[in-house]
Amino acid sequence: MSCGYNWRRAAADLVRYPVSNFMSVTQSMRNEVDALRNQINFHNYLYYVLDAPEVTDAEYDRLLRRLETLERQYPELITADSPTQRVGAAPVAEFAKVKHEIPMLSLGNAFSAEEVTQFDQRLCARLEVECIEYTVEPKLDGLAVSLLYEHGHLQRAATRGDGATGENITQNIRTLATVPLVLRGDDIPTRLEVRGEVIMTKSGFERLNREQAARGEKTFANPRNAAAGSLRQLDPRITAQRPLEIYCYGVGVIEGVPPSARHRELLQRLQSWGLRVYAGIEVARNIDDCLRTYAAMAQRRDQLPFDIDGMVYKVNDLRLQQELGFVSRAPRWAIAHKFPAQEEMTQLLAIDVQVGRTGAITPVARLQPVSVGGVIVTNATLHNQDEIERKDVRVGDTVIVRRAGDVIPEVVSVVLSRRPAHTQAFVMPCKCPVCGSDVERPDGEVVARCTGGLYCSAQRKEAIRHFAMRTAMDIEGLGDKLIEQLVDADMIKDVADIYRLQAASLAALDRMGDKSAANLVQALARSKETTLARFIFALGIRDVGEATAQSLANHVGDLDAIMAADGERLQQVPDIGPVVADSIQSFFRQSHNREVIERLLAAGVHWPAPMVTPASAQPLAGKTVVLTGTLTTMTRDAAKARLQALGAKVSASVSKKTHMVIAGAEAGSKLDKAQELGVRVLDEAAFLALLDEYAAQDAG
Ligand code: JCF
Repeated sequence: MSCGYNWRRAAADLVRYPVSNFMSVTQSMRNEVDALRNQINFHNYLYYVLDAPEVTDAEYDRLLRRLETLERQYPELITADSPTQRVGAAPVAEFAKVKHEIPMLSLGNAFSAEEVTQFDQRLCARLEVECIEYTVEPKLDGLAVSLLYEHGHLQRAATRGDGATGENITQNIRTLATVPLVLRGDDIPTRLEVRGEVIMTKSGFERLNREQAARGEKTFANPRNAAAGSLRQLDPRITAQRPLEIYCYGVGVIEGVPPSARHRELLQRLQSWGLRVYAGIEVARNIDDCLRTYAAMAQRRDQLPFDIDGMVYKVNDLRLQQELGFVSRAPRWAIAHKFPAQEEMTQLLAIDVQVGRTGAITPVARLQPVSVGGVIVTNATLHNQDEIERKDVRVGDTVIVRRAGDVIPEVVSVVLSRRPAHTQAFVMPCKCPVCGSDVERPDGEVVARCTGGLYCSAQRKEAIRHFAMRTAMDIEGLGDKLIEQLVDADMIKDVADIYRLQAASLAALDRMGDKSAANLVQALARSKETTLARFIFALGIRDVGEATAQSLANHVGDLDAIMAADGERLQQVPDIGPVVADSIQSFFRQSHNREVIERLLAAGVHWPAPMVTPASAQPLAGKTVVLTGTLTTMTRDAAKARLQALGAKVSASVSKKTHMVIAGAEAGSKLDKAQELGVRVLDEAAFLALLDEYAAQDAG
């Protein structure tokens, strides 16, 4: 996107030549302050609304700091709309009431495709048309708010309340960076009341809860509650610290601009005025298209950065909307098609503990089986002792369990009002339930660990399971049940022992025959040919996941060098900090681990010698790559590390100089921009294929 004016250059000039000799100081200061505000607002718009930043955080910060300095020197230049003036209002004793000029209605609900079809048929009959075009958007799980702009200035913000009257939360809403204090453009309405949903992203929610727990303060059961609690703070300084965001979805009052013909156009205009609108709102030709989008989103909803509880369908033609009007408390022209709930209530029957690969002891809730979003849940994680205490979870309680996609179901909270008499707080066992070794919890850590190491059969089993994983040594046929038997029968003590397994002894095991034994022996032989990165990952070093292992392999090169590397050398590897470096060093310091590695190599595990690749020979050396959207197979950090290992520079914004864009799910405006500029775009599958291709080149 081009903006006509080179802000970056202007910003640099402003910093270099702060005062002009030709104007009175005050006038030149005024001009500079105005220019800074324009630039900051413009960059906010690029960043928050268009998701296409053009400057680095550092450059942005410099602009903001410069403005702050000038405003401190010349307080008379401060205006209420200045980007520096988002926080600062004093706490209030209570929120004032606000009467909505146009009631804020809720939405009718549909819980099945059938109900949705009936809705469409009802409207078609009423309008006497064959079929209706709809907009389709995710229904965000947050809080509805109303923002009133007069002549482009944010005058007031209110909660929905009961729809007729809400609460004045202007000072809190002003602290949201995604809410513009002034609208952009010349064609703005004289009065605009825009409606939207204030949400907390899942990652923001998790971070907030971690911080709250670390401070010993109240944590929240889910992002929605966290958003509600944060928005209804009487002290705006607290709201300012909470990761709240807004997405706008409609208008109430709108005056002083020509009417729009379609809802989708109206949303586009909101966006052009600087209001944040969800980028993925689609237009569906008919109700069947709506249902298809719903089905696709039902598959992907866990990959969205925020919680949604359904899809909203709205009649796109605003004349038809007007004709349809309202029923009691909801518009006739819209409906919320709900997803199955991800949270259900059930009974907690018992709390067991599980021992993981690194000895971490995880308490697990045994539950009265309950169907959550169509899947029966009988176990849920309770994470650790602190979490159990924080949520005050006790055997016998009625609890809320949550399951989202592939993630392990968890106990979210307790329904205290249903707690039976005589429950007892949970205490972590002080001996490992599997091997009897002491359980220790180092100061400052949340995780309790069994100290038995590989003496503990639970840890051995997990270590072997990890070693055999598809993404590690990829030993097909070495599954959980088999590992269980092999360890229990003392046939394997560590991962090196598995290469000594013989078909005859395998065939004698439960549920194994000659055929599967022979297959496993073959799979074992095949797995010996691997890569250094897989091997390092397979060792199961604490804190060393796939991406870190890959990074180590790429940057340090060979195993001996990795084993010998000191903390300083390790921390030169991208993404490795002091904690991970420590884990790596302490792993290789243990003679037992060195011995296992020797035996693995002696058994014939091998990988291609690393190619000594000077940085200039890295396939993406000097190329700029942009990551956008959500990847399903790795985190963004992992993807970034892989790209950097190939020499790429990973950048936040798309320009003509961008070599390629990796677009995950929900890629927004960066993807549009890449397509507009003709930049090469890879989807996730193509990206993975490319990584494999480079890995193969590297190996060959
Ligand atoms: O995302 C939402 N929660 C959401 C709520 C989206 C919408 O388009 C809405 C809404 C509530 C009322 N539209 C109306 C009319």
